[in-house]
Order: sequence, then C-alpha cells, then structure tokens
Amino acid sequence: MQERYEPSAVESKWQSVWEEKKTFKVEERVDRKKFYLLEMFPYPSGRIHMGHVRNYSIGDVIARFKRLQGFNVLHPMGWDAFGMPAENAAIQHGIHPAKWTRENIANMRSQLKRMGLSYDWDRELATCDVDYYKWEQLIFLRMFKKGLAYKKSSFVNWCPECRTVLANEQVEDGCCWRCDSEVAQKELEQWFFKTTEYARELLEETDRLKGWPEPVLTMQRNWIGRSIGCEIEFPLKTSLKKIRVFTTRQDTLYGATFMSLAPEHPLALELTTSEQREAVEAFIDRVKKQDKIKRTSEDFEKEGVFTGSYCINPVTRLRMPVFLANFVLMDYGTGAVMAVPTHDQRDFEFARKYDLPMTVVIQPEGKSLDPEAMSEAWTGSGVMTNSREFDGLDNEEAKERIAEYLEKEGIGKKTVNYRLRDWGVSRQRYWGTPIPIIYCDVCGVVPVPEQDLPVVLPTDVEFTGEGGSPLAKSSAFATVTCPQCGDAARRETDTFDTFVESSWYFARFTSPDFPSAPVDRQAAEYWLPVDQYIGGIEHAVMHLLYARFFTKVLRDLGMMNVDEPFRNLLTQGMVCMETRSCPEHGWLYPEQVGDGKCTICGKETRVGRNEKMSKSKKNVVDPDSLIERFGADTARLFSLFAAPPEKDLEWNEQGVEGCYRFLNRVWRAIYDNLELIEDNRPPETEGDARILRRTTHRTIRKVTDDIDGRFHFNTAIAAVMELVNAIYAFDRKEENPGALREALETVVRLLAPFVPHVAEEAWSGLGHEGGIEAAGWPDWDESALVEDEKVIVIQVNGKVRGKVTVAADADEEEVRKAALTEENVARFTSGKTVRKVVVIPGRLVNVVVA
Ligand code: ANZ
Ligand code: ZN
Repeated sequence: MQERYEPSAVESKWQSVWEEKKTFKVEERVDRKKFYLLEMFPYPSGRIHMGHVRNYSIGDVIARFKRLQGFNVLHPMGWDAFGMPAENAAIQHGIHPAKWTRENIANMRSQLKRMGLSYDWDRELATCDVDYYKWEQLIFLRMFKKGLAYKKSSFVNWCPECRTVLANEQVEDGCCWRCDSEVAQKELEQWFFKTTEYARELLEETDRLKGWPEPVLTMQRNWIGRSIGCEIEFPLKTSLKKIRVFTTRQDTLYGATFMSLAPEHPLALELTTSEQREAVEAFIDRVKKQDKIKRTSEDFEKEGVFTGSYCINPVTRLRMPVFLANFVLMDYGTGAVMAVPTHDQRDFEFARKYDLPMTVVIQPEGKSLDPEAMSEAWTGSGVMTNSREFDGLDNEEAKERIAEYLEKEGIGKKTVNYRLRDWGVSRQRYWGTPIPIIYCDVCGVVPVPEQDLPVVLPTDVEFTGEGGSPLAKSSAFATVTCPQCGDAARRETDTFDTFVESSWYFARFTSPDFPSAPVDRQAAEYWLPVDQYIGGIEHAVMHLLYARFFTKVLRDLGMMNVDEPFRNLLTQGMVCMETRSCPEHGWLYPEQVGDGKCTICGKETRVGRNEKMSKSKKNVVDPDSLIERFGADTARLFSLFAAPPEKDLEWNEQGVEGCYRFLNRVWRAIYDNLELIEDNRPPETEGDARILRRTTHRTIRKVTDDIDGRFHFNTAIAAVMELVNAIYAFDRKEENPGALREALETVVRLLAPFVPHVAEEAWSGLGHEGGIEAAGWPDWDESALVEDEKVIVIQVNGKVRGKVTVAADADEEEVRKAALTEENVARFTSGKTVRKVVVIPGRLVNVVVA
C-alpha cells in the first residue's frame, strides 16, 4: 500500500485484476442461491452521463453486496442499440448507423469499465447483433403462427418529423416523445402485437408485484384501464342494423337522448343522408387530422355533425338523432356512445351546443334537477327517476339490475373493457430488426420460413433523409422469391419498434450465446425473474409493460417458464444541478461564471434552481472529467451518498470534494496504523476496546440493515464515516491493536460495495490475499453490542420530566429508585402522593402522582 492515495493507479490496477481473473463471471450453480441484478441497459448515444453513473453505481452496490453475502450474482450489461439517433447521424453526418453505433458502444464500454462496475462482460450483447435479433424474428414468427402478431390497416400516430409511426405511449400531449413535433393521424397497414390478449393478466398480476413502487403500479393499472359495464344495442330507424355502444353507466340508459359515433365509425357514412353528406364529409376530414389524445381531452372543444339519421332507445323507444362527435374514438369500446347529457359532462356540452333533448334519470339526495336550469351534468350518485320499474332505486343498485334486465331481454350484455390497445410495432425505419415477412401476389402474406432466418439487415443502403424506409429502396433486399410458390415477391421493409428488443433482453442475458433458441429454458429457470431491476421512472409504462407482456408470450410459446420478469423494481431519481444564465449570453457552463459574473461580458449572472442535468441548459458534469480528477470511487461514493436512490440528487462540487477527502481519511487511517496492527491479534474485549468494538459492530448492523432491501446507501455511508471518526478519536491504540485492526478492517469491508477499488487495495494492504470478495460480508457480534449502561426516560403523569443512566442489567427496584431520586422528577413529585410507578424495562418509567 502506497503512502498516498492515488485513485488512478489503484483503479486501473484492480480493474485489470478483475478483468484478468474474470471475477464477476457467473454460471448457473444449483448449489448456490442466485441473485439477478439488472440495470436498464443504455442506448449507445456515445458517452455516459451522470444519470448513468448514478444508475449503475446503485446497481453495483447491490450486486457487490449480494456477492459478499454469498449469492451467485448475475450482473450483465449490454446495449439497446437500434434506434433513430443512429439513423439521424447517418442522414446528417454521413456515418453508417452500424459504424456510429459500434463506435459509441466501444467508447461507452470503456467508460463503464473505468467506473469499476462488476459486470460479467462475457454476457455483453447489443440488440443490433444478428445473433440477437434473429431470435426476435423467430419469436415473431411463432407469435404470428399463434395469432399474437397480425397486420391490419388502422389510423396510426404519425410523426412527420421522424417520418414514422408512433405507439400511443410514444405520443405525449399530442407530440412526438422524441422530437416534440405535432403528431398526425395516418391510415397505414401495420403490424401489431396482441397485448390486449393479456390485458387481464397484466392487470391482475400488478397486485402480486409487491416489490414495485406503488406509483409505477398505479400507472400500469391506469394504462391498462379496466372498465366494467355493458354493451347495448340500439336499433336503427330505417334499417335492420343496430348500433352497439359500450357504457359504464347503464343506469342512465333511460336518459340517453342521442347517439354519438366516432367519425371513423363504419356506419358513419352509411347513415348519412344526402342533405347532410357535404357537412359530414367535411367534418370527418377535419377530425381525422386531429390528434386522438387531444380530441378526448377535457378542455378540447366538443363538436359534431348530425348524420340525418335516427336510432331508437331500446328501453324508452324514443328516437335518438345520430351524430358524429370528435371526442368519440373508434378504438375504444365500440366507437359509439349513448349520450346522456344530464349525467355526462361531454354530452351536456354537446347537447347545449346543438340544442338536443335532456332527461334527468338520477336525482341527487335532497335535490331536484331540472334539465332547463342545469349548468353542468350531474355525475354523482342518487335515486333513479324517469326509469320506469327502476325508479326509486339507488343508482348503483340500478346498474346491476338494468344490466340483468338487458341480458334477459337480449338488448345487451355485461362486458369488461380495457383501455390498453394492441401494440403497433412496425416502423418505417432502417436501423431496426427486419420483420421476417414476404408479400406475394399469389400467396399473400407469407412468413419467412424459420430455416431461412435470419433476415439480415443489409448494410448497403442510402440515407437521404427523404422519408420512408431506406430498406424499401434497396432492391437487393426487397426483391425476393416467394418461399411458397417461387414467384417474384417483395420483402416487408418495415422494422420493429426498438421497444421490442428491450422487451426480452433480460431473458437473453441468462444465456446470451445459446445457439438453438432465444433463451435456454434451464438458464432462464435458474436466473429469472430478475431479483432487482433498476431504472428511470420514465419507463414506468411502456418498457415495463412490454417486458411483462413479452415474458408471458415467451411463456405461452413454451420458450421459458416465467410469469413476471422483475420481482423488485427500484426507480431512481434524476441527477440535478443548478443552472446559471447571463442576460446577454443565456445559459452558461459553470466555468463561464467567475465571482457571479459572466466571463464573456462581465454582466451579473443569475443562478437558477436545481434542474435535471441537460446539455441544453449547460448544467452538466462530465463523468470522465470527474473520474479524472477524483477517481471512480469518489464519483460512485458521491452519487450514492448525496441522496437516497429514489430521490433526485442535487449535484454539488463541495459534496464531491467531501467524498474525496473522506476516502483520503480512510486511506490514512489504515496506512498510519499498518505497523501497529501488523501482528494480527484477536480484538481485545475489555475497557476502551469494548467501546470501540461496540461502535464497530453497531456499524456493521446498521450498514447491513440499510443496504439490504432498503437501499439507504446515504445513511449507510454516514454510519461508516462515524466509525472512521471513532477510529481517529480512539486514543488507546497501542494497548488495543486487535480492536483497532477489527475496526479498520470493518471500514474496508463495509465500504467494499461502494468504493471497490479503494477497498481492494486496502484489504490487500492489510495483508489479505485473494480479494475482498473471499472475505464475505461481515457479521456483527451480538455480545459486542451489549451495553454496560442504559438511558431510561422518566415521565410524571405521562409527561417527560427527566432521564437517568442505569446499569444495563439493573433490576426493576434499582431503576425505580434511580427514577424517583432524579432531581427534576423529584421536583414534580414533591409534596404529592405517588400512586403508582410503572417500569418498562430498559426504556421508560412512568410515575403517577395525585
Ligand atoms: C353513457 C354514459 C352516461 C357514460 C354517463 C358515461 C356517463 P371509461 O370509464 O373510460 O371506460 N365511451 C365509450 N366508448 C367511448 C369512445 N369510443 N370514445 C369516447 N367515449 C366513449 O368510460 C366509459 C364511458 O366512456 C362510457 O360510458 C361512454 O359514455 C364513454 F352519465 O355511456 B358512457
Ligand atoms: Zn407466393
């Protein structure tokens, strides 16, 4: 061990040792308990950022801790390597997406290695490897065979900027989640995965995901969105056809006075009379361009058009005008809504606008609603009225009774409806997994035969940025012969949404080289589910839902036998930092500010709040320069110490320096005492040694408790800092070298998951061979925790009045005596009769006086 702590020397030394010895390589070992730890794998954008540093530091602590506890820990790393940025780089800079991606991977891999993360690098995979995506193609073919993948024409979200289809989940506030441009609706033939087939299981199993944060489960539940209600049929006045509606409020059926259809409804044009045709067509055209999410939002103007036709309310037999309305969507329920203006706010606004009739069918307690006078719909509960035999019932009960009535009369039936839609997976992009399908004029849609896989993504394509998939323009790729009839045919040129790759990578990690199937069933059985998954809350819906869906699909395809992919989920907070701006020059980098002034113009700068680190706001810290200055251990320590993992972390330079000083302090404590503790005696247990030992063993207990399952890394580190303070404060070192050594070794062992390089170096400096992992996680010695004395709180008539220190093994009588003679307590009891003294051993005495 060197006298001076030099992070770069220590870190590169241990990183080579780990690499050479393959310290973190694992295999299935049935004799050992497994632990699968996974951080969400990164997109290879080029460089890691502080968010990555934090995410992977959190993961690495848990991985190393579990390893020290004796678990067989799988901790893999790979690359979510397909996606648009690579293609955009190709368009903008003329670099091939494959080259761009591979270079970024190489760069980021070496950055991650410099952080000393304990990955089994032998399992590394990139989703753009043919060896990865060929299995995805196989999964697709099997899904296709089972009807879980299908093609249909539908209106899809279309981003004009990215020139591709977006899933509903990728549209945020009507805008593209990637580039923020406004999303349009376009009718296209698309491939879908039948997520709806699993809606119920996906929903119900959220109740069993006990290790997931509640907000994530709520988001998943809301996204799946179960609604319990009825489908009801409304006959048309002029034809034998019927309009089917889905409603959750069948109790309001007697108040349904008109009908609202989605503009895309198949009956829309059929029902339109010739007088209305022009208006209807114009309306349909206009609404089709509106974003679906905006259309249904509360504050969006509700508008519609009359078709000229009528249907009949099946219970009142009154005729109802049929409208098209912008807020009715074709892909929810049946695309038709029985409008009850008195009890639904949208219908209310619509009815007022177009002067449509209203009937109150639910009267709230103690009120009497009059449709003329209503200023908004009554959406609460109440007593049924204007509903014949159901009058007088509570409306909740009427829901049930009307549902039964409808079933009996054959007018409708109870149904459950999910908001979840099938997942549209085709993208008109190049840099993705080719969908293994061939179109033949004779045979139609022909799946690529399994033995012909993989369909390899060609590299010789042109990136013009002109839209459409570059694959479609590669005739070498697109032109094929039909595998069924041998005629000339055309290849599918769409690729998969990149969320498909990230939906099963955790399974492939269990057997990344398995040559005969997407996953080795046995390996999957041993390793899955992931015991701890760690990532950002931004993936609460899409990625996590898709991964859960895929797990169930792989199970039902017989490829593995797991129901849920992630047993425990930790969603880490963001890394934030203050922003600085100059009135003249906008956002400034930290080094552009001196003494509060802009170094370009000298104007006074403004310091803004802590915000998520972002390049655009220039409030970023580059992990590389941080590691260069202080070392990876300090970078890790700070990102673990500054905040609990699920909270946002506020970056501050002083905090980083503080962590660096602490590591130096640890280093010196060990180095300075090496000689003293050289002969490796067992710890002394009496006198001063006893006090140090108690601190040592208490710290072990606290750190173990804080890490294990609770992830309170910040308080765990703080506890180790206190132990280091106690070591410095311990002045009977010469007489107690055994206890001192125990304390120092404990510091090193407890710090090992957090700052592995320093820990390894110190551990070998302390004379241990074979690496710190071999030492395992320390156990605390209960007998060392035993205290000599205890502090007892004393209450008089329930109010705290004093404290006494007694021997830890004092009996009740001694405690009672000490309590009553305590000065302050004596004041409160003097002149009064002591009625009762309640002694709670080891903690509290309550004196009752009158
Ligand atoms: C009549 C009614 C009366 C309704 C009332 C509500 C209140 P959730 O809970 O989200 O499932 N609806 C059905 N299909 C629709 C579609 N494609 N586009 C827009 N709205 C649609 O909501 C179910 C309710 O949403 C249904 O119940 C229907 O309106 C409407 F006082 O039917 B209700
Ligand atoms: Zn054919």
